[in-house]
Amino acid sequence: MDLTGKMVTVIGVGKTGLATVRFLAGRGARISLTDEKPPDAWGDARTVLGEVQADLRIAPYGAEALEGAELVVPSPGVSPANPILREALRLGIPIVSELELAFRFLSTPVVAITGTNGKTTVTTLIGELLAAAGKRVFVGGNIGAPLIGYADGPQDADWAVVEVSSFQLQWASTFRPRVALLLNTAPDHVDYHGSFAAYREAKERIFACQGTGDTAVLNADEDATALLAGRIAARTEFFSSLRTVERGMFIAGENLLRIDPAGGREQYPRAMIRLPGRHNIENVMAAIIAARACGCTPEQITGAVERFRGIGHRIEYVDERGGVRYYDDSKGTNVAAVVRALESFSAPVVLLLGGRDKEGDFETLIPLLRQRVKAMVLFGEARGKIDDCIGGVVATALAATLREAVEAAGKIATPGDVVLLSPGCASFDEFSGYKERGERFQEMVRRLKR
Ligand code: UMA
Repeated sequence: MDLTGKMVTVIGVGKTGLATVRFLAGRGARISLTDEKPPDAWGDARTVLGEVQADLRIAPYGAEALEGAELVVPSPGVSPANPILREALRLGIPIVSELELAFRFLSTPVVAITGTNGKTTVTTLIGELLAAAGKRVFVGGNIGAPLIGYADGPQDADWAVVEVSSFQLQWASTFRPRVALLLNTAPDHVDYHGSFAAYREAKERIFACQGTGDTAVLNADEDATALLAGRIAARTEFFSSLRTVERGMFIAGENLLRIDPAGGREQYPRAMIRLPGRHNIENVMAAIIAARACGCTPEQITGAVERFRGIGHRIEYVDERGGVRYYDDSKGTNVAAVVRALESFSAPVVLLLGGRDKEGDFETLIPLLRQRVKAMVLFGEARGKIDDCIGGVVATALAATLREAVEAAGKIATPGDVVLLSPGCASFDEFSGYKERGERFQEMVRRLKR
């Protein structure tokens, strides 16, 4: 792909948009940049743009931004229903995601991880497994550093381990990871994609361009997977926490067993996993299959899994207050993540649920609420909707803000209980993102009286 002199419209001045502008500038493209926010609200982005040497035009947010455009690169947060994208489609201007554009210039083999939940844990773990085996790795994508930034540099890693979101896969057409993982799919981002089917379809695109020499890692416990496996050209391996599989990994008593594509067997002790919950066993199995496909040995893998303590805001233990243990699962921004978090505890849970609704199907929580939850505190913008769906299934309190919710939970919980922030919602009604929400929650907990 030659970008020299090409007119490219970039939508969004977040991390992705800025990294894309830099990349395009380096390849002599002409750039038309637009954002729904007016330029005087672009903050630091303006400083970054000031340093870019390019034929760069700031365009109004609308069809005018497409003037002369030969290619459009939308940021991940720009939904396919966006009027500028619809107009680009109508005019027949090609649209590529930053992931797709980066891939076209990439010489490093890619391990790509997608799924509704667990992506960040598995991406981080695969990065650590490969590093423990002495490989040079770039870890990025949806987890933080856009792939296009790596593609723009010396590309000196042995592997690029990339978390990919459905948003990034949406406009991918040749993206071909050497190893691709689809961890799970549960309803999420329906507001963005328009339907669950469209969301799932975007996720499945991770396998679309793979060939026979590639590896596809699939969750055998999901019904849709069997159908999908028949359509994948890559060598497939499955993981399951519920049953045995013919090719891939499953739980065998105190061990995890892997049957490789040639029928060989290898065992790993379950006790090497320090993270709580069945979903983390699944995450580890998926990561092991990927690491084996990248040439790591079982010994290197076992040591690195033992050292892995997980990442922040994923069912993260915060502290104990008056015999009550507090956990931060601020990254649990959809209902499926709340299910997984609740399944990780046997002690009675006081659950903090709320924030900004993403059309979550809260009714699906009812059986688990009855089994494991002593009380729930519904907070934030979505509290009324959640209360209408599931209020009263267990003792329910309402709070306007997270702070009030933490205080209420502190009064309800008694020694031996767990207070769990697993909000099942986005954080944007009160915070800039799940990280800030989690950090603030941890501060509030630490300020509670011992
Ligand atoms: N914007 C528009 N029009 C729109 C939407 C956004 O102009 O319709 C503008 C905004 O005003 C803003 C910019 O676009 O200035 C933001 O773009 P963005 O929302 O795509 O965010 P980036 O900063 O580019 O970050 C993106 C990912 N964000 C999203 O997918 C929403 C980050 O994932 C990712 O880390 C980063 O690229 C690097 O790859 C975040 C995320 O929430 C963590 N991801 C979702 C998730 O994990 O569930 C998919």
